[in-house]
Amino acid sequence: MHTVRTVCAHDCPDMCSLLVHVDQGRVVKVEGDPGQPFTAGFACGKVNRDGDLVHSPDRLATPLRRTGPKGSGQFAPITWDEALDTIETTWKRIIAESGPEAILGYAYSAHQGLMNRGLTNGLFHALGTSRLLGGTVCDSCSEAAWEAAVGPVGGADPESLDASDLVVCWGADLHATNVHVWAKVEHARKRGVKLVVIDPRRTRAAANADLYLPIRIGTDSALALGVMHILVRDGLADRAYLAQHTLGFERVEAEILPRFTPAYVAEVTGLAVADIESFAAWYGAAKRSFLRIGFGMSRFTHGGQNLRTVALLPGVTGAYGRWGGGALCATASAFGLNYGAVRKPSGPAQARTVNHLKLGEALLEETDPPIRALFIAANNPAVTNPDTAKMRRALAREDLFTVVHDPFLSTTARWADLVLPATTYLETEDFFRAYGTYYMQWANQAVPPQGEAWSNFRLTQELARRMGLADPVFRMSQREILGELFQGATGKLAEIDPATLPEAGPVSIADSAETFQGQVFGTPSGKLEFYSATLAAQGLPALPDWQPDPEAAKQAGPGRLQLLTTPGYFQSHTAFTGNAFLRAREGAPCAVLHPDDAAARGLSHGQTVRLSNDRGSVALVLHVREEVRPGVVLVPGQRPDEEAVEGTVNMLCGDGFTDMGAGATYQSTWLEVRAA
Ligand SMILES: Nc1nc2c(c(=O)[nH]1)N[C@H]1C(S)=C(S)[C@@H](COP(=O)(O)OP(=O)(O)OC[C@H]3O[C@@H](n4cnc5c(=O)[nH]c(N)nc54)[C@H](O)[C@@H]3O)O[C@H]1N2
Ligand SMILES: Nc1nc2c(c(=O)[nH]1)N[C@H]1C(S)=C(S)[C@@H](COP(=O)(O)OP(=O)(O)OC[C@H]3O[C@@H](n4cnc5c(=O)[nH]c(N)nc54)[C@H](O)[C@@H]3O)O[C@H]1N2
Ligand code: SF4
Ligand SMILES: [Mo]
Repeated sequence: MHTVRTVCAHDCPDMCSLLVHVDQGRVVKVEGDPGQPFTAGFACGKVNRDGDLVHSPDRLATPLRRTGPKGSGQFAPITWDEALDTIETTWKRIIAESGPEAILGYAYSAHQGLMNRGLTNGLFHALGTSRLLGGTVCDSCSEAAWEAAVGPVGGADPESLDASDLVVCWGADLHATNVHVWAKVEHARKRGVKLVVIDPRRTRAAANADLYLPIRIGTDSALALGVMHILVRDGLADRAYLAQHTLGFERVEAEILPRFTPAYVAEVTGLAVADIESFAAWYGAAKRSFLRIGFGMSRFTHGGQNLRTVALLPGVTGAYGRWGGGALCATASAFGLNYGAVRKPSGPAQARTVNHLKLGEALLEETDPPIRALFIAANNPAVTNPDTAKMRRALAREDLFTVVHDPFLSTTARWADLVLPATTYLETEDFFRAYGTYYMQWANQAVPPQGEAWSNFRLTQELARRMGLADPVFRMSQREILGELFQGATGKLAEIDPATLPEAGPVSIADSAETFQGQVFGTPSGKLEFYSATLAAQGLPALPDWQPDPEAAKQAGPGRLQLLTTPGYFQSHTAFTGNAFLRAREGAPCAVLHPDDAAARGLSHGQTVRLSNDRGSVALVLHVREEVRPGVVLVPGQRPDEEAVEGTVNMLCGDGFTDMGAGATYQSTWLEVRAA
């Protein structure tokens, strides 16, 4: 038995350092590494069981070639040589006939490693194929909104929570997606720090909060403006901070805030005036209020405006200037690594880009040239992309040569011509930087590849060789590439010798209480932008405001409910589908209704219901509880059809864009719910 120090590669802000106990090539235990101060010796309930994922009986053992109709899941085993020969000859033929843009290939986020994810994208960049504009199914709206207000910089360090005097968890379900921040919050509460939760779902944190605001979906900017209104009214705005570090607040104060009276905000958000007043009073009294902003509030038409407005709030009290205060949305922008060395080793400056959300549409409709070959690694768009019916119609195209690289026969893989067995992260080595903390870490390989699985990294390098790419990065080892990532580093990064990283364990680039000089703003003005000329230039409102979702006018109607889609506690998208224990812990895919909405439809807990709209219908088990307010139907997680009574939630969601960042609008979805 021996122990290997590695890093969790799942798509999660925490980026835990892990200790993996290995016996005769098998993972026998995964635990948190006590040597990582933030993730502090515990892994979440999903990853504790990643041994089961590595050794799952459902793992793909060999490459597969399709033998039945697309989507039928009928395959026969083939050798790696046969599979690679087929890919090489098909891609070369397509490039000769139609040019490289007739191919689209990518790796997405299920492996967060900078090499296993980055180099696969680098392969397609170098080939000059069509490129995926990634992140739009996830955080591109949040990122654009944060950048409009704060700039392309990180936010408050979650380790500063030790100094906070108020915690506001705004649209972030910490027990599901950020358990180590929750641990910090629990410590803070032992010191008497209050917790406010603002979420349309009564999450576990909400049920424990000192103040829970069950906000109506999509009305966050109204609440933030209402709080600003009260702060100004009550003389709680930090005028010195506003004058020195922000731009345009006087216009917000004159033109916007007068409308956002507590009474109006209560009407829009569905909250009680007294609760809005309490929240504003606590927020105004706090010096070091820590705001954790989740992506949930960004997932509809005006999502960007919501998140941007919330991100402006700590500027009004000056919390951005104090250690323990401010806001954390994501930290990834703070790491100025030389990503281009891996992601863009060579290739044309311009190539056709396809928004991830519109992948189905592009496969069906692009003509110049049509996309004839598709390569997908670490993504399951047949379940997780909106408008999955369109996505599946595209995957069903007989003339589309589809290769899927995955440790499991995912729903998407069922539509492939070739399926290639991938390693899980515990079978590879890589380098990571977090998106919810300021740590970086080298990850060792814990166990050898299972069956005939290849890592993304190995597959990419072999395909690059076969396609005749000469870039050195396709022949370097992971350790050699580490040096490339630090080329041209400045600031804290420049102090790090990359050669030491494989032995170094977790390395932080964060400030400390002593060195922190206030939130840095990376906007064009160098200030927190209440007025954004950048947004104005895009035809968006330059000042924060709230408007009803235009989709409501089209889709909402008598008896219709708005969709609330949230992360699963024991499932992260479909990444843990291969773990039977976690599937059972999460329970059968369900829809949750408020008792009033269930009663109005004559529905009862436990029965099967059908959720439907113009796009389609899915059948799920009904749960009736006061976890959501009336008017909302909650569907936790994105579960594959095989687990549900019928279908998957994204069959009901459209592929329209958010106002900022061209992101997904899953929650701009209204539905009927009736007995199945
Ligand atoms: N267990 C688990 N962990 C995960 C994931 C998972 O699926 N499961 N996914 C991973 C990935 S890929 C990502 S991007 C991150 C996602 O991280 P986030 O998107 O930040 O997810 P949450 O933090 O749970 O935030 C969603 C919360 O927002 C709430 N919400 C929805 N609409 C609104 C609204 O209009 N206003 C407000 N105030 N709140 C709203 C939801 O009820 C939910 O509680 O998590 C990662 N971690
Ligand atoms: N309705 C609705 N839909 C959503 C969301 C929502 O909130 N609501 N959230 C969206 C968000 S935030 C995201 S990020 C997306 C996530 O969407 P996906 O990226 O599709 O997420 P996963 O289900 O994790 O799929 C990843 C696939 O990668 C495979 N995989 C795991 N590790 C590796 C590896 O090392 N190599 C390879 N080649 N494959 C690997 C897994 O087995 C799985 O099949 O979903 C989005 N979809
Ligand atoms: S909390 Fe996140 S980073 Fe940590 S083990 Fe779980 S999924 Fe991985
Ligand atoms: Mo995501």
